[in-house]
Amino acid sequence: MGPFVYADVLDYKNLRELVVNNRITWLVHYSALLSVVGEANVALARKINITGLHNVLDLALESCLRLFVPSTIGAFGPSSPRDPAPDLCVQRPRTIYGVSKVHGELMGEYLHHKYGLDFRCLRYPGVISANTQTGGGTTDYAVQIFHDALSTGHHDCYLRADTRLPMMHVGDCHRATVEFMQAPECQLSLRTYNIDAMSFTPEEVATEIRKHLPHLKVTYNPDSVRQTIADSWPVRFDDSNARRDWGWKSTYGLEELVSDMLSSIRDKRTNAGLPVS
Ligand code: VAH
Repeated sequence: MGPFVYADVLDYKNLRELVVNNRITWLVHYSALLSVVGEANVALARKINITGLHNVLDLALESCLRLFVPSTIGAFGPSSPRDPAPDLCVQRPRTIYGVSKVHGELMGEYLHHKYGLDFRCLRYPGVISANTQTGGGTTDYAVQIFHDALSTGHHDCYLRADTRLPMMHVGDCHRATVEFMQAPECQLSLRTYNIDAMSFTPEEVATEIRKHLPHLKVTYNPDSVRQTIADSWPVRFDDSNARRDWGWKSTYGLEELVSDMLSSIRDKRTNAGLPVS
């Protein structure tokens, strides 16, 4: 099998063949419809995010896999503590994405305690990467603003300027996931942990980008669907349990994130023969 094969998370038989024939021992399950696209396709989001999850849970139980399933700031809702949100608190999210992620947390922990499944889950902030297109999330603006800054010089933001959300550079996200998957089971007091890196508003990230590209213009046209979702999410994460149990520590702050995103996207545009503002 090459490094990448196509698989349908709803095709249990095919997933099972891939696991058995390739002697898979760890499974990192990222398939999901994100917050905004899920609200526009609730039936599909339920199939992918819940039926797909159960396929993966059954597979992990049957083949004794170490299973990682990410959760998210979207697993909290308006009645959760927001600043900061702790690991353990009331979670009544208002999106099918958030509901499916809370279901994932609860199912994974249930199967761990009942059958010993090595289920591990991290609640990710908005993940910021130069290498992937935005995927229908509420935090997508925080990726798009960098592409706009380097192309048109103008970003039209669908959130209010003061909307603060937890965010993380993809490098920290990947490292956290690997370090957490490698942590000895005896160190884990929880199966699901918040991980935190930074929290910023559209105005703050725009101001940081202007240190590199002074001409960046940002207009604000809040979109009610995405603003309502963002306003129901935590402002900051309390990740003290992850820091204590398995030594989590972020490395990218806002300054490092902005300079890395701009240089990565600038290189990609140059390599693609695209103009860079
Ligand atoms: C979303 N980027 O916005 C995803 C993420 C932290 C939010 O789960 O839906």
